[in-house]
Amino acid sequence: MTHGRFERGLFELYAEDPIAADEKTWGRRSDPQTRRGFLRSAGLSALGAAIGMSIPFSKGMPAGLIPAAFAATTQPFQIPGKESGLVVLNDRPLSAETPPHLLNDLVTPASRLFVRNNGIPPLTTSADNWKLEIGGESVQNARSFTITDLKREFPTYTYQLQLECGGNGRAEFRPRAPGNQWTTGAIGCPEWTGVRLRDVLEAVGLREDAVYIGYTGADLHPSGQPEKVVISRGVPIAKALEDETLIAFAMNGEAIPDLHGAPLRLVCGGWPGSASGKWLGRIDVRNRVHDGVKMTGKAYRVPCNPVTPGQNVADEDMCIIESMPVKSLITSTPSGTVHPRNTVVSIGGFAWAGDDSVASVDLSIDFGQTWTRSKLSPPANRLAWQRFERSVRFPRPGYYEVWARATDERGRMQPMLVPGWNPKGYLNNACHRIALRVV
Ligand SMILES: Nc1nc2c(c(=O)[nH]1)N[C@H]1C(S)=C(S)[C@@H](COP(=O)(O)O)O[C@H]1N2
Ligand SMILES: [Mo]
Repeated sequence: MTHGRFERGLFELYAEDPIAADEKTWGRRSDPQTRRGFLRSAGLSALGAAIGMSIPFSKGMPAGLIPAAFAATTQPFQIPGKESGLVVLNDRPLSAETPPHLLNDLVTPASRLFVRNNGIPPLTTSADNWKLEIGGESVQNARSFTITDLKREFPTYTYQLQLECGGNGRAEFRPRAPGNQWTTGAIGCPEWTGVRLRDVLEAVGLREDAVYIGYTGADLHPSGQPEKVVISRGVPIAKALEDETLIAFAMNGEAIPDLHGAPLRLVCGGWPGSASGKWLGRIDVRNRVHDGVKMTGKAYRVPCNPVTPGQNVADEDMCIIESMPVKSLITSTPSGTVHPRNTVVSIGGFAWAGDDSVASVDLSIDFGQTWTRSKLSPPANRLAWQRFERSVRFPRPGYYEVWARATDERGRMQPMLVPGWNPKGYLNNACHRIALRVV
Protein backbone atom coordinates (compact mmCIF):
# COMPACT_ATOMS: atom_id res chain seq x y z
CA MET A 1 0.00 0.00 0.00
CA THR A 2 1.39 3.37 -1.01
CA HIS A 3 -1.00 5.71 0.80
CA GLY A 4 0.30 7.94 3.58
CA ARG A 5 1.96 6.06 6.41
CA PHE A 6 0.55 2.67 5.49
CA GLU A 7 3.44 0.56 4.34
CA ARG A 8 1.42 -2.64 4.35
CA GLY A 9 -2.00 -3.60 3.03
CA LEU A 10 -4.93 -3.21 5.37
CA PHE A 11 -6.26 -6.67 4.43
CA GLU A 12 -2.97 -8.21 5.50
CA LEU A 13 -2.82 -6.11 8.63
CA TYR A 14 -6.41 -6.92 9.62
CA ALA A 15 -5.84 -10.61 9.03
CA GLU A 16 -2.67 -10.65 11.10
CA ASP A 17 -3.26 -8.09 13.81
CA PRO A 18 -6.71 -6.48 13.81
CA ILE A 19 -5.90 -4.25 16.77
CA ALA A 20 -2.82 -2.75 15.10
CA ALA A 21 -4.78 -2.31 11.86
CA ASP A 22 -7.60 -0.66 13.76
CA GLU A 23 -5.20 1.78 15.41
CA LYS A 24 -3.72 2.69 12.05
CA THR A 25 -7.16 3.38 10.67
CA TRP A 26 -8.80 5.11 13.61
CA GLY A 27 -6.10 6.32 15.97
CA ARG A 28 -4.59 4.99 19.16
CA ARG A 29 -6.81 2.94 21.45
CA SER A 30 -5.06 4.37 24.46
CA ASP A 31 -5.89 7.90 23.35
CA PRO A 32 -9.66 8.42 23.50
CA GLN A 33 -9.26 11.99 22.17
CA THR A 34 -8.39 10.66 18.73
CA ARG A 35 -11.13 8.04 18.83
CA ARG A 36 -14.31 10.01 18.56
CA GLY A 37 -15.75 7.74 15.91
CA PHE A 38 -14.26 9.42 12.85
CA LEU A 39 -11.80 7.96 10.45
CA ARG A 40 -8.44 9.68 10.26
CA SER A 41 -8.08 11.05 6.78
CA ALA A 42 -5.13 8.71 6.19
CA GLY A 43 -7.37 5.90 7.43
CA LEU A 44 -10.17 6.90 5.09
CA SER A 45 -7.97 6.90 2.02
CA ALA A 46 -6.34 3.62 3.09
CA LEU A 47 -9.71 1.99 3.65
CA GLY A 48 -11.07 3.34 0.38
CA ALA A 49 -8.00 2.07 -1.45
CA ALA A 50 -8.19 -1.35 0.19
CA ILE A 51 -11.88 -1.69 -0.63
CA GLY A 52 -11.39 -0.18 -4.07
CA MET A 53 -14.05 2.51 -3.85
CA SER A 54 -15.41 5.43 -1.88
CA ILE A 55 -17.45 5.01 1.32
CA PRO A 56 -20.51 7.29 1.04
CA PHE A 57 -21.34 7.23 4.77
CA SER A 58 -17.74 7.22 6.05
CA LYS A 59 -18.52 10.06 8.49
CA GLY A 60 -20.78 7.69 10.38
CA MET A 61 -18.34 4.82 10.71
CA PRO A 62 -17.77 4.28 14.43
CA ALA A 63 -14.25 3.67 15.65
CA GLY A 64 -13.25 0.18 16.61
CA LEU A 65 -15.21 -1.61 13.90
CA ILE A 66 -13.30 -3.72 11.46
CA PRO A 67 -14.94 -3.19 8.06
CA ALA A 68 -17.13 -6.17 7.21
CA ALA A 69 -15.38 -6.32 3.83
CA PHE A 70 -12.38 -7.81 5.63
CA ALA A 71 -14.32 -10.80 6.97
CA ALA A 72 -12.70 -14.16 6.34
CA THR A 73 -13.82 -16.13 3.31
CA THR A 74 -14.81 -19.79 3.43
CA GLN A 75 -12.54 -22.72 2.77
CA PRO A 76 -13.45 -25.78 0.75
CA PHE A 77 -13.61 -28.96 2.87
CA GLN A 78 -16.12 -31.75 2.46
CA ILE A 79 -17.88 -33.33 5.45
CA PRO A 80 -20.12 -36.30 4.57
CA GLY A 81 -23.74 -35.12 4.36
CA LYS A 82 -22.75 -31.45 4.41
CA GLU A 83 -22.49 -28.82 1.72
CA SER A 84 -18.99 -27.83 0.73
CA GLY A 85 -19.48 -24.25 1.94
CA LEU A 86 -19.38 -25.22 5.62
CA VAL A 87 -16.24 -24.02 7.37
CA VAL A 88 -14.37 -26.57 9.46
CA LEU A 89 -13.01 -25.06 12.67
CA ASN A 90 -11.68 -28.26 14.16
CA ASP A 91 -11.50 -31.79 12.84
CA ARG A 92 -10.83 -33.78 16.03
CA PRO A 93 -13.43 -33.45 17.46
CA LEU A 94 -15.35 -32.13 14.47
CA SER A 95 -16.72 -28.61 14.56
CA ALA A 96 -17.98 -26.83 11.47
CA GLU A 97 -20.01 -23.68 10.96
CA THR A 98 -22.32 -22.43 8.23
CA PRO A 99 -21.70 -19.20 6.32
CA PRO A 100 -24.67 -16.81 6.71
CA HIS A 101 -25.90 -17.02 3.11
CA LEU A 102 -26.28 -20.82 3.45
CA LEU A 103 -28.72 -20.27 6.32
CA ASN A 104 -31.40 -18.63 4.17
CA ASP A 105 -33.90 -21.53 4.48
CA LEU A 106 -36.77 -21.07 6.92
CA VAL A 107 -36.15 -24.65 8.11
CA THR A 108 -32.42 -25.40 8.19
CA PRO A 109 -31.66 -28.51 6.09
CA ALA A 110 -29.38 -31.16 7.61
CA SER A 111 -26.78 -30.41 4.94
CA ARG A 112 -26.47 -26.85 6.26
CA LEU A 113 -26.67 -27.31 10.03
CA PHE A 114 -23.48 -26.57 11.98
CA VAL A 115 -21.78 -29.45 13.83
CA ARG A 116 -20.31 -29.29 17.29
CA ASN A 117 -18.83 -32.50 18.64
CA ASN A 118 -17.00 -32.59 21.96
CA GLY A 119 -15.92 -36.18 21.46
CA ILE A 120 -16.11 -39.05 18.99
CA PRO A 121 -19.61 -40.01 17.79
CA PRO A 122 -20.66 -43.57 18.72
CA LEU A 123 -19.89 -46.30 16.17
CA THR A 124 -23.39 -47.72 16.22
CA THR A 125 -26.40 -45.43 16.09
CA SER A 126 -29.00 -48.03 15.10
CA ALA A 127 -32.47 -47.20 16.43
CA ASP A 128 -33.42 -50.87 16.84
CA ASN A 129 -31.78 -51.73 20.15
CA TRP A 130 -31.26 -48.21 21.42
CA LYS A 131 -32.10 -47.76 25.10
CA LEU A 132 -32.92 -44.60 27.00
CA GLU A 133 -32.55 -44.96 30.75
CA ILE A 134 -34.39 -42.56 33.02
CA GLY A 135 -33.00 -42.51 36.55
CA GLY A 136 -31.45 -40.24 39.14
CA GLU A 137 -32.10 -39.52 42.80
CA SER A 138 -35.34 -37.62 42.18
CA VAL A 139 -37.14 -40.17 40.01
CA GLN A 140 -39.83 -42.43 41.49
CA ASN A 141 -39.66 -45.42 39.13
CA ALA A 142 -36.42 -45.58 37.18
CA ARG A 143 -37.02 -47.21 33.82
CA SER A 144 -35.58 -47.93 30.42
CA PHE A 145 -37.34 -47.18 27.12
CA THR A 146 -36.71 -48.38 23.59
CA ILE A 147 -37.53 -45.94 20.80
CA THR A 148 -40.55 -48.13 19.98
CA ASP A 149 -41.72 -47.75 23.62
CA LEU A 150 -41.42 -43.97 23.38
CA LYS A 151 -43.40 -43.85 20.14
CA ARG A 152 -46.07 -46.22 21.46
CA GLU A 153 -46.55 -44.77 24.93
CA PHE A 154 -46.45 -41.04 24.25
CA PRO A 155 -47.90 -38.61 21.72
CA THR A 156 -45.50 -37.26 19.12
CA TYR A 157 -44.94 -33.53 18.53
CA THR A 158 -43.13 -31.55 15.87
CA TYR A 159 -41.61 -28.13 16.53
CA GLN A 160 -39.14 -25.94 14.72
CA LEU A 161 -36.48 -25.20 17.35
CA GLN A 162 -33.37 -23.02 17.32
CA LEU A 163 -30.07 -24.59 18.15
CA GLU A 164 -27.24 -22.13 18.76
CA CYS A 165 -23.89 -22.94 20.31
CA GLY A 166 -23.22 -20.83 23.41
CA GLY A 167 -19.86 -19.94 21.83
CA ASN A 168 -21.29 -18.65 18.54
CA GLY A 169 -19.48 -15.35 17.83
CA ARG A 170 -16.52 -16.23 20.06
CA ALA A 171 -14.00 -15.25 17.35
CA GLU A 172 -14.68 -11.57 17.99
CA PHE A 173 -13.68 -11.44 21.65
CA ARG A 174 -10.49 -9.55 22.56
CA PRO A 175 -8.53 -10.72 24.40
CA ARG A 176 -9.11 -13.89 22.48
CA ALA A 177 -11.18 -16.56 24.23
CA PRO A 178 -10.01 -20.17 23.86
CA GLY A 179 -12.15 -22.73 22.03
CA ASN A 180 -13.65 -23.04 18.57
CA GLN A 181 -13.42 -19.65 16.89
CA TRP A 182 -17.05 -19.54 15.74
CA THR A 183 -17.94 -16.45 13.72
CA THR A 184 -21.69 -16.34 13.04
CA GLY A 185 -22.53 -19.84 11.83
CA ALA A 186 -23.17 -21.98 14.93
CA ILE A 187 -26.93 -21.50 14.61
CA GLY A 188 -29.71 -23.31 12.83
CA CYS A 189 -33.42 -23.93 13.17
CA PRO A 190 -34.46 -27.39 11.97
CA GLU A 191 -37.79 -29.07 12.63
CA TRP A 192 -37.64 -31.71 15.34
CA THR A 193 -40.07 -34.56 15.97
CA GLY A 194 -40.22 -36.58 19.15
CA VAL A 195 -41.98 -37.04 22.45
CA ARG A 196 -42.16 -34.44 25.19
CA LEU A 197 -39.60 -34.91 27.94
CA ARG A 198 -42.40 -33.84 30.28
CA ASP A 199 -44.62 -36.78 29.31
CA VAL A 200 -41.77 -39.23 29.90
CA LEU A 201 -40.88 -37.64 33.25
CA GLU A 202 -44.52 -37.76 34.34
CA ALA A 203 -44.66 -41.45 33.44
CA VAL A 204 -41.68 -42.30 35.66
CA GLY A 205 -42.78 -39.87 38.38
CA LEU A 206 -40.79 -36.98 39.84
CA ARG A 207 -40.01 -36.65 43.50
CA GLU A 208 -40.76 -33.36 45.23
CA ASP A 209 -37.10 -32.46 45.47
CA ALA A 210 -36.42 -32.66 41.69
CA VAL A 211 -34.63 -29.51 40.52
CA TYR A 212 -32.64 -30.39 37.41
CA ILE A 213 -32.23 -32.98 34.67
CA GLY A 214 -28.88 -34.11 33.27
CA TYR A 215 -28.25 -36.10 30.08
CA THR A 216 -25.55 -38.58 29.13
CA GLY A 217 -24.79 -39.46 25.51
CA ALA A 218 -23.15 -42.44 23.89
CA ASP A 219 -20.23 -40.58 22.34
CA LEU A 220 -16.64 -41.41 23.28
CA HIS A 221 -14.16 -39.15 25.03
CA PRO A 222 -11.45 -37.83 22.63
CA SER A 223 -8.88 -39.70 24.76
CA GLY A 224 -10.58 -42.95 23.72
CA GLN A 225 -11.03 -43.97 27.38
CA PRO A 226 -14.46 -45.62 27.57
CA GLU A 227 -15.13 -44.65 31.20
CA LYS A 228 -14.63 -40.95 30.55
CA VAL A 229 -17.78 -38.89 29.93
CA VAL A 230 -17.55 -36.40 27.04
CA ILE A 231 -20.24 -33.99 28.14
CA SER A 232 -23.22 -34.29 30.50
CA ARG A 233 -25.29 -31.16 30.85
CA GLY A 234 -28.90 -30.36 31.57
CA VAL A 235 -31.56 -27.81 32.41
CA PRO A 236 -33.69 -26.88 35.42
CA ILE A 237 -36.94 -28.82 35.82
CA ALA A 238 -39.04 -25.85 34.64
CA LYS A 239 -37.27 -25.88 31.25
CA ALA A 240 -37.42 -29.68 31.10
CA LEU A 241 -41.22 -29.55 31.55
CA GLU A 242 -41.87 -27.04 28.76
CA ASP A 243 -44.06 -28.21 25.85
CA GLU A 244 -41.23 -27.73 23.34
CA THR A 245 -38.54 -29.67 25.20
CA LEU A 246 -38.32 -32.85 23.15
CA ILE A 247 -36.70 -36.24 23.16
CA ALA A 248 -36.38 -36.19 19.38
CA PHE A 249 -36.03 -39.12 17.00
CA ALA A 250 -36.45 -37.17 13.75
CA MET A 251 -35.12 -33.99 12.21
CA ASN A 252 -36.81 -32.39 9.21
CA GLY A 253 -39.06 -35.42 8.83
CA GLU A 254 -36.25 -37.97 8.63
CA ALA A 255 -34.22 -40.00 11.10
CA ILE A 256 -31.71 -37.73 12.88
CA PRO A 257 -28.39 -37.77 10.95
CA ASP A 258 -25.49 -39.49 12.73
CA LEU A 259 -23.56 -36.26 13.25
CA HIS A 260 -26.56 -34.64 14.92
CA GLY A 261 -27.16 -37.33 17.53
CA ALA A 262 -28.86 -40.35 15.91
CA PRO A 263 -31.02 -42.07 16.87
CA LEU A 264 -32.21 -39.97 19.83
CA ARG A 265 -31.39 -36.52 21.12
CA LEU A 266 -32.64 -34.00 23.59
CA VAL A 267 -33.68 -30.63 22.17
CA CYS A 268 -33.96 -27.67 24.55
CA GLY A 269 -34.65 -24.83 22.10
CA GLY A 270 -33.43 -21.30 22.88
CA TRP A 271 -30.77 -22.46 25.36
CA PRO A 272 -27.09 -23.05 24.60
CA GLY A 273 -26.81 -25.92 22.11
CA SER A 274 -24.84 -27.84 24.72
CA ALA A 275 -28.09 -28.41 26.65
CA SER A 276 -29.39 -30.48 23.72
CA GLY A 277 -27.66 -33.81 24.32
CA LYS A 278 -26.93 -35.93 21.25
CA TRP A 279 -26.85 -39.75 21.09
CA LEU A 280 -29.06 -39.66 24.16
CA GLY A 281 -28.62 -42.71 26.38
CA ARG A 282 -29.63 -41.53 29.80
CA ILE A 283 -31.46 -38.79 31.65
CA ASP A 284 -31.03 -38.32 35.37
CA VAL A 285 -33.48 -36.34 37.44
CA ARG A 286 -31.38 -34.57 40.01
CA ASN A 287 -32.13 -33.16 43.46
CA ARG A 288 -29.44 -30.51 42.91
CA VAL A 289 -28.06 -28.51 40.01
CA HIS A 290 -26.67 -31.17 37.69
CA ASP A 291 -22.92 -31.50 38.20
CA GLY A 292 -21.96 -33.52 35.10
CA VAL A 293 -18.99 -32.91 32.79
CA LYS A 294 -19.03 -29.34 31.38
CA MET A 295 -21.74 -28.22 33.81
CA THR A 296 -19.23 -27.01 36.40
CA GLY A 297 -16.17 -24.76 36.52
CA LYS A 298 -16.20 -22.21 33.71
CA ALA A 299 -17.89 -24.37 31.05
CA TYR A 300 -21.00 -22.77 29.55
CA ARG A 301 -20.93 -20.16 32.27
CA VAL A 302 -20.37 -16.41 32.23
CA PRO A 303 -19.34 -14.08 35.06
CA CYS A 304 -22.36 -13.42 37.28
CA ASN A 305 -21.31 -9.75 37.26
CA PRO A 306 -19.51 -7.87 34.46
CA VAL A 307 -15.69 -8.12 34.44
CA THR A 308 -12.82 -6.28 32.79
CA PRO A 309 -11.72 -7.91 29.50
CA GLY A 310 -8.95 -10.40 30.25
CA GLN A 311 -9.71 -10.54 33.96
CA ASN A 312 -9.31 -13.77 35.89
CA VAL A 313 -12.66 -14.90 37.25
CA ALA A 314 -13.03 -17.42 40.08
CA ASP A 315 -15.22 -20.45 39.31
CA GLU A 316 -17.67 -19.53 42.07
CA ASP A 317 -18.28 -16.16 40.37
CA MET A 318 -19.42 -17.85 37.15
CA CYS A 319 -23.16 -18.43 36.47
CA ILE A 320 -24.76 -21.06 34.21
CA ILE A 321 -26.03 -19.73 30.86
CA GLU A 322 -29.76 -20.25 30.46
CA SER A 323 -31.82 -18.57 27.71
CA MET A 324 -29.69 -17.22 24.82
CA PRO A 325 -29.80 -13.47 24.03
CA VAL A 326 -31.59 -11.74 21.13
CA LYS A 327 -29.73 -11.99 17.82
CA SER A 328 -30.14 -11.77 14.06
CA LEU A 329 -28.37 -12.79 10.88
CA ILE A 330 -28.58 -11.44 7.33
CA THR A 331 -28.85 -14.54 5.16
CA SER A 332 -30.31 -13.32 1.84
CA THR A 333 -27.12 -11.78 0.52
CA PRO A 334 -23.54 -12.91 1.10
CA SER A 335 -21.12 -10.23 2.24
CA GLY A 336 -19.24 -8.67 -0.66
CA THR A 337 -21.84 -8.72 -3.45
CA VAL A 338 -21.88 -6.05 -6.18
CA HIS A 339 -25.09 -4.36 -7.33
CA PRO A 340 -25.79 -1.99 -10.19
CA ARG A 341 -26.85 1.50 -9.12
CA ASN A 342 -30.57 2.20 -8.65
CA THR A 343 -31.46 -1.43 -8.07
CA VAL A 344 -33.42 -2.30 -4.99
CA VAL A 345 -31.80 -5.05 -2.94
CA SER A 346 -34.00 -7.32 -0.89
CA ILE A 347 -32.32 -7.84 2.48
CA GLY A 348 -33.61 -10.74 4.57
CA GLY A 349 -32.62 -13.07 7.33
CA PHE A 350 -33.62 -14.50 10.67
CA ALA A 351 -33.85 -13.27 14.24
CA TRP A 352 -34.27 -15.20 17.46
CA ALA A 353 -34.30 -14.44 21.18
CA GLY A 354 -33.80 -17.52 23.33
CA ASP A 355 -36.92 -18.24 25.39
CA ASP A 356 -38.56 -15.03 24.15
CA SER A 357 -39.76 -13.89 20.77
CA VAL A 358 -38.41 -11.08 18.60
CA ALA A 359 -40.42 -7.84 18.51
CA SER A 360 -38.60 -6.02 15.68
CA VAL A 361 -35.59 -6.06 13.39
CA ASP A 362 -34.14 -2.76 12.12
CA LEU A 363 -31.69 -2.25 9.28
CA SER A 364 -29.11 0.48 8.73
CA ILE A 365 -27.02 1.24 5.62
CA ASP A 366 -25.24 4.27 7.09
CA PHE A 367 -23.25 2.72 9.94
CA GLY A 368 -26.08 3.00 12.42
CA GLN A 369 -26.96 6.69 11.97
CA THR A 370 -30.48 5.89 10.80
CA TRP A 371 -32.52 2.69 11.00
CA THR A 372 -35.54 1.39 9.14
CA ARG A 373 -37.88 -1.29 10.38
CA SER A 374 -38.11 -4.54 8.45
CA LYS A 375 -41.13 -6.77 7.97
CA LEU A 376 -40.95 -9.47 10.63
CA SER A 377 -42.87 -12.75 10.47
CA PRO A 378 -44.17 -14.57 13.54
CA PRO A 379 -42.32 -17.76 14.54
CA ALA A 380 -43.66 -21.14 13.32
CA ASN A 381 -44.01 -21.93 17.02
CA ARG A 382 -42.43 -20.79 20.27
CA LEU A 383 -38.58 -21.03 20.18
CA ALA A 384 -38.39 -20.93 16.37
CA TRP A 385 -36.49 -18.17 14.62
CA GLN A 386 -38.37 -15.46 12.72
CA ARG A 387 -37.93 -14.20 9.15
CA PHE A 388 -37.25 -10.52 8.49
CA GLU A 389 -37.23 -8.87 5.09
CA ARG A 390 -36.95 -5.40 3.60
CA SER A 391 -36.21 -3.88 0.22
CA VAL A 392 -33.33 -1.43 0.46
CA ARG A 393 -32.30 1.29 -1.98
CA PHE A 394 -28.72 2.58 -1.91
CA PRO A 395 -28.43 6.29 -2.74
CA ARG A 396 -25.23 6.35 -4.81
CA PRO A 397 -22.31 4.17 -5.90
CA GLY A 398 -19.80 3.11 -3.29
CA TYR A 399 -19.07 0.81 -0.38
CA TYR A 400 -21.90 0.11 2.05
CA GLU A 401 -22.49 -2.04 5.06
CA VAL A 402 -25.92 -3.36 5.96
CA TRP A 403 -26.40 -3.77 9.68
CA ALA A 404 -29.26 -5.70 11.26
CA ARG A 405 -30.39 -5.16 14.85
CA ALA A 406 -33.08 -7.20 16.57
CA THR A 407 -35.05 -6.26 19.69
CA ASP A 408 -36.86 -8.85 21.78
CA GLU A 409 -40.36 -8.56 23.19
CA ARG A 410 -38.91 -7.37 26.51
CA GLY A 411 -37.15 -4.43 24.83
CA ARG A 412 -33.66 -5.89 24.93
CA MET A 413 -31.68 -5.00 21.80
CA GLN A 414 -28.57 -6.37 20.13
CA PRO A 415 -25.46 -4.30 20.90
CA MET A 416 -23.43 -2.84 18.00
CA LEU A 417 -20.11 -3.93 19.50
CA VAL A 418 -19.11 -7.19 21.12
CA PRO A 419 -20.81 -7.29 24.53
CA GLY A 420 -19.57 -8.44 27.94
CA TRP A 421 -16.18 -10.09 27.56
CA ASN A 422 -16.10 -13.39 29.42
CA PRO A 423 -13.31 -15.96 29.89
CA LYS A 424 -14.78 -18.60 27.55
CA GLY A 425 -16.21 -16.26 24.93
CA TYR A 426 -19.93 -17.02 25.13
CA LEU A 427 -23.02 -14.98 24.22
CA ASN A 428 -21.67 -12.60 21.59
CA ASN A 429 -24.89 -11.23 20.12
CA ALA A 430 -23.40 -8.13 18.46
CA CYS A 431 -25.16 -6.98 15.29
CA HIS A 432 -24.45 -8.81 12.08
CA ARG A 433 -22.97 -6.68 9.28
CA ILE A 434 -22.44 -7.40 5.64
CA ALA A 435 -20.44 -5.45 3.09
CA LEU A 436 -22.03 -4.53 -0.23
CA ARG A 437 -20.90 -2.52 -3.25
CA VAL A 438 -22.94 -0.41 -5.60
CA VAL A 439 -21.24 0.40 -8.91
N1 LIG B 1 -23.57 -36.20 23.49
C1 LIG B 1 -23.24 -34.97 23.05
N2 LIG B 1 -24.20 -34.02 22.97
C2 LIG B 1 -23.90 -32.79 22.52
C3 LIG B 1 -22.56 -32.43 22.20
C4 LIG B 1 -21.57 -33.45 22.29
O1 LIG B 1 -20.40 -33.24 21.99
N3 LIG B 1 -21.95 -34.71 22.72
N4 LIG B 1 -22.28 -31.15 21.84
C5 LIG B 1 -23.21 -30.13 22.33
C6 LIG B 1 -22.96 -28.79 21.83
S1 LIG B 1 -21.74 -27.91 22.61
C7 LIG B 1 -23.74 -28.23 20.85
S2 LIG B 1 -23.56 -26.60 20.39
C8 LIG B 1 -24.77 -29.02 20.14
C9 LIG B 1 -24.48 -29.05 18.66
O2 LIG B 1 -25.46 -29.77 17.97
P1 LIG B 1 -25.23 -30.16 16.45
O3 LIG B 1 -23.88 -30.76 16.28
O4 LIG B 1 -26.34 -31.10 16.11
O5 LIG B 1 -25.35 -28.88 15.64
O6 LIG B 1 -24.85 -30.36 20.62
C10 LIG B 1 -24.64 -30.51 22.02
N5 LIG B 1 -24.89 -31.87 22.42
MO1 LIG C 1 -21.90 -25.69 21.88
